[in-house]
Amino acid sequence: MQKLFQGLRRTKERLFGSLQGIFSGGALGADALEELEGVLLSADLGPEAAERIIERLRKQAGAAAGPGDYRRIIAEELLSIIRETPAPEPPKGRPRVIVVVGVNGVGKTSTIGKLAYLFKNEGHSVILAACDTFRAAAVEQLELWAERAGVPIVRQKSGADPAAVAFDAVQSAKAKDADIVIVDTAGRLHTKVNLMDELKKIFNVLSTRMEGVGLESWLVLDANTGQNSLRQAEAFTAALPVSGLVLTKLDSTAKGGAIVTIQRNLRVPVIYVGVGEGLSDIERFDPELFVSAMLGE
Ligand SMILES: Nc1nc2c(ncn2[C@@H]2O[C@H](COP(=O)(O)OP(=O)(O)O)[C@@H](O)[C@H]2O)c(=O)[nH]1
Ligand SMILES: [Mg+2]
Repeated sequence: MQKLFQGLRRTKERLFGSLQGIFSGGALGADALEELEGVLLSADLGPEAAERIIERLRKQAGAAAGPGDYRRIIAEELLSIIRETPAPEPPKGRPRVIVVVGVNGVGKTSTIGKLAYLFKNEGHSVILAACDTFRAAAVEQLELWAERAGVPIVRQKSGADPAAVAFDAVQSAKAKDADIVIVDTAGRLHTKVNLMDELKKIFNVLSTRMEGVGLESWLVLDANTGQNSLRQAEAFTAALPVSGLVLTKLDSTAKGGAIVTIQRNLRVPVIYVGVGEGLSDIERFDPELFVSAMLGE
C-alpha cells in the first residue's frame, strides 16, 4: 500500500498541486472548471473522465461548497468510472494458466517475476514458462527472475516452438499438481503478424489440448506510453481474449491517470500495477487506494 502511494507520487504532485491552486480561488466558475479539465487531461485521465468530473462539479458543487467537497466529488466520480470495469473472478480450472503478453520493454518478464514471488508468498505453487524463445537472453532473464522468486521454470533451447514450451510447462504443472503457470511471451513488434499468430497458437494449444486448465491472458502496458498503449492494446485484444491488464512503471510517470482511460477504452480491468524494478514492486490494483493515492489524501 505504501508502495502504491510512493509509486503514484509524481501523478499526485501534478494533480494535487494544481487542484490546490484551482480550489483556493473560491467558487468554481467557468474559468476554474476549464483549468481543471486541463489538469485532469495532463494526468492522462482522458476526455471522457474529465468531462464527467467537470459535469458533476457543475451540478453538485453549489455556492457553499469548498475544496473538500470538490475533492470528494472528483474522487467519487473517478471511483465510479473505474468500478464500471470490475476485475473478474479467475477462471475455474486447474492449474490456473496466465499467458502474459505485450510489446518489448513494457515489463512483461519483470512482472512475471514479481507475480511469481507474490503468488508464492500467498501460498501458491507457481511454475514459469519461458516462451519468449526468440532471444536466448530472454530465457536467461526469466531464469534470473525465477531464481529470485524461488520458483521453477520450464524452458527449451533457444528457437524452440513457444507453444510447445507452454504445453510442456502446463503438463509439468499437472504432474506436480502446481497451482499457477505464468507464461512469458515474445513482444517483438516488427513482425507483428507473426507475433500475433504465435500468441494465438500458444493460446489455442493450451485451450484445445489441455483439458480443464483455467486459461487467461493478461496484457502488460507501460503507463508512460499513454495513448500509444491503446493502439498497442487493440492489436493484442483483436488476437486474444485479454481478460486483465497490468500497468507497469507507475513510479516513473506523472500520467498515472492512464489507468482510468485505458481500462475505460478497452473495457478490460487493470488487475495489477508495477511500481518499481524490485521483486516486490507490484500491487493488486485497488481502485479506492488508487484514487486516494492519486488525489493525495
Ligand atoms: N521503474 C520501473 N521499471 C520497470 C517496471 N517494470 C519493468 N521495469 C523495467 O522495464 C524494463 C523492461 O522490462 P522487461 O521485464 O524486460 O520487459 P519485457 O521486454 O516486456 O519483458 C526493465 O529495465 C525493467 O526493470 C516498473 O514497474 N517500474
Ligand atoms: Mg521479456
